[in-house]
Amino acid sequence: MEEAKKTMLSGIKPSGDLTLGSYLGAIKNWAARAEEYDCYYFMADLHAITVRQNPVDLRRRTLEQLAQYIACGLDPEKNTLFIQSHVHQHAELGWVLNCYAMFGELSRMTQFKDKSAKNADNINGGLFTYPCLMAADILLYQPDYVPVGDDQRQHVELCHAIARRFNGVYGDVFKLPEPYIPKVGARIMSLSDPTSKMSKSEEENGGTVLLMDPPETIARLFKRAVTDSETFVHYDPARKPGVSNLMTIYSAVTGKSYDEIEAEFAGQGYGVFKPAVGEAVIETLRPIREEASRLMKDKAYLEGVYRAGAEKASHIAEKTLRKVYKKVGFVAR
Ligand code: ATP
Ligand code: LTN
Repeated sequence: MEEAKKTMLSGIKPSGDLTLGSYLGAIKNWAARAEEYDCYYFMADLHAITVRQNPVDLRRRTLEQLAQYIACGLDPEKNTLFIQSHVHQHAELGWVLNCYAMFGELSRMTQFKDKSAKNADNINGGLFTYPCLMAADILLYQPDYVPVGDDQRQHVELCHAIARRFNGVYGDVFKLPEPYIPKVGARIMSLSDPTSKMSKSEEENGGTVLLMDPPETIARLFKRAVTDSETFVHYDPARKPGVSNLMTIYSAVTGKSYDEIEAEFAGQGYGVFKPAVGEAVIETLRPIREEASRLMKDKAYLEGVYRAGAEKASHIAEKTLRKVYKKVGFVAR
């Protein structure tokens, strides 16, 4: 008998433009797996509003993000691509799971602590209970793997804890998913501050490379990347965080090992190394940027993709939600 395909699922908030970090940490892994897995990827617009968004920008960015997913290699024929708010089951299961997550657990989430420090005037309930909605996103589809960057590991672990607690009360309702985190590229650091994560909400500081940045911008960002006062290319994240981060980026885009990179640049200073990394990134992102710009002009095509995606996702999600409602004791409609 043919074995059932395993399932993968992930999402990204359209809270800013996609970055080289989100590409190397997450999307690159998604695109490589479409043949082996049944794949669901979405634009997490419900999550985006935990931080205040301009409505016009949010709408535009959600569609741009879809165009960029496709341009990164996610074929809509082989992957289910949808907008989170179009599949109402996410918000509904999110509420239920709120009742199975503990205040103490939610208080320990690093992302909550970081975001509340950065948005002190808007520490809202959604920001706090965000991992419950994320757990719902995941558990609705019973995935085997959740491909994310290292910063999301804690949320996937909490999803596990919530699912285990729920299963403990009601029997085996949810499958426990595993995070799927790449060996190289799981945590790309800012080019201007290699001790903090490259992030789309902090692009102004010159440390973030956007997927849609033109080649001149990328070249400039890499030339200015912060390194150290030594002059040799060597991998040592504790002592040489800047150079090590550039090596990680170079390794992730070229497939070369750290040893190979050290050998390639032996005897050459950062003046040669930094532009070479920039060039490799430019060539990786060029086809993505061109294809995404082309797709953005075809709104009818994008609409067809997200409508079909929501229809398929909703069908699967409803099955899980119905089961959950029955287990907790809601009267059937
Ligand atoms: P924000 O700044 O709005 O919180 P972000 O830039 O951190 O956003 P997310 O939308 O949170 O990006 O992340 C999208 C996906 O990319 C997640 O799976 C996340 O783990 C991964 N990711 C984000 N930034 C990086 C990074 N610097 N290195 C590796 N992976 C990353
Ligand atoms: N929390 C993630 C985005 C996200 C997600 C998900 C990732 C929302 N729902 C479900 C994987 C699975 C983030 O902030 N990057």
